[in-house]
Amino acid sequence: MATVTIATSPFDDQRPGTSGLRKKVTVFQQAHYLENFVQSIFHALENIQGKTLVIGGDGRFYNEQATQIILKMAAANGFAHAIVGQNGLLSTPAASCIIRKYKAFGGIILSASHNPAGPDGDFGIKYNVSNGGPAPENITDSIFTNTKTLTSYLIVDEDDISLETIGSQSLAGMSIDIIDPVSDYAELMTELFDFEAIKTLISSNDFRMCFDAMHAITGPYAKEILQNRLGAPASSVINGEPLTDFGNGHPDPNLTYAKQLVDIMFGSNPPTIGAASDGDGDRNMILGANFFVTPSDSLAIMAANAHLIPAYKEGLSGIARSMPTSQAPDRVAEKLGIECHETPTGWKFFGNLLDANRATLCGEESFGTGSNHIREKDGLWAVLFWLNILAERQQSVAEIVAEHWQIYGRNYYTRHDYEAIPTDIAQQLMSDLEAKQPELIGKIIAGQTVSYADNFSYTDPVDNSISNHQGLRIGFDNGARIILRLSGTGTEGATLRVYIEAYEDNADKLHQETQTALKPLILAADDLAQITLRTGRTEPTVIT
Ligand code: G16
Repeated sequence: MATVTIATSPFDDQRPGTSGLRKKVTVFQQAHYLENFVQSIFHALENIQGKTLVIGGDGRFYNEQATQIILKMAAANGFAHAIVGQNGLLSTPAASCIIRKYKAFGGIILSASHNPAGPDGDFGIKYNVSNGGPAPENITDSIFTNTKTLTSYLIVDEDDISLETIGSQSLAGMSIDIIDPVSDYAELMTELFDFEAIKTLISSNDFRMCFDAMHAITGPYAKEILQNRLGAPASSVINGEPLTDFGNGHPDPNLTYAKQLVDIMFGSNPPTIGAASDGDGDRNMILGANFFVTPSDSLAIMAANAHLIPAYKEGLSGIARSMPTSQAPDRVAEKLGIECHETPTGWKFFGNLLDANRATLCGEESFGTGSNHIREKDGLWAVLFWLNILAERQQSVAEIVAEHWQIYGRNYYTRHDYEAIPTDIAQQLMSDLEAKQPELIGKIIAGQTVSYADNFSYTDPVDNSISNHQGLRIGFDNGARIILRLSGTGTEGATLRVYIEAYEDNADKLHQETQTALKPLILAADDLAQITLRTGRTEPTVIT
């Protein structure tokens, strides 16, 4: 075969973030940039000779070109077999499903998730291991180390293959299967949920739903599952055509960016349930008629109702949530008498817990929920979970949430994001706050006593690996928390995330407006970290 060794020199900015390497498309288009990172991934893996690699992405600009390059490098580096979604497409959950189903060695997922796409937008790449989940930190660290010393990479000098044609092809001795990106995933969903019950719900006269695919990867998945298999009408999926620039939108399913859906759900005569997913299909937002379900509450409610779902009716082994996610799921875990884990931000931290059956459901405040069915968070799965709950309980989304608060109390929760602030200012703000933390303990702030203040550190209970510096926490004796961390997924300057939470179990105070209920803590966070003063921002870029 025509393998060639190409001389290259290292780039100094290829450290994987919360979820792989995310940069501007123009950065990835530099000569050797993508190739260096891919070779660094392959060097970080052991015994790849003769193995199977899954490749797919969210369809954003540069997805196809990158897929062709990676295939040629996989062939040159000794993979025997590649499984590729048609046209290079695979949602992140589908990629995880396929890695597991076909027992692949691993997979490369091309996505910058919810970040905008197009020639001036973002691109991203990450490696998933054989359990279908994002590579753990020891691998991402090793990839980064490799990027710093790389002097050459291997690639085969062959023509591009046809990504369009479903079936088998060969590239310099490596066999390639181009597969339908949707069918394996759709099959898995039918095994988890009561499709008959959901079908009956969807066909009932007073039921309507609206799923916003935001012109990203989930359009074809939603059409196959919601329309073809569950009988929802065509009008139930909006923005269902995937576009390489996501229609110039920002496919982040939250109240700011999924504006069209929000307007529908808070407009006149809204559907029964609204939902959106993100660029690569792993996030979800759930809305009821005139009602927003906070992601942390969504996880708690899913856990509390899991016994209604066929796949989880035998019970949950545990729940895991990322540290900044509200503590609402903890209350459910306590009632169910199951383990509850608090991990750093990043889905990769759930992998060990799921593999060891220490958690069945996982979730994050950043609109991600998932289970042990795969090793990624899963947008459409969450929508089906909610549909299955609605089918069983025959109540509205708002009624289900209100009953949940009645039983468990409410964790008021909000996240304020300050995007694209100068990195040096953001880092200084964080280090100054960290330095101040010891003296905060015991102080009364916003009328409540600080019981701890630290930089979160996590010891994985399965392999005992330690992850330090995972976010500044200021915790109060009544359970309230102020948390600050810098995002690991942005591509412009720094994004400061401020997470605020307060618990309320007074039945008369369960239905306040969130920002109002949290106002004293929001003001305290600004005061402690001097956000306005240091950034000049008088309000956050995004509030979720
Ligand atoms: C990724 C990770 C999530 C994380 C989110 C936000 O999601 O997989 O675990 O919560 O980023 O991370 P950060 O706060 O560091 O920006 P996605 O959907 O972007 O792949």
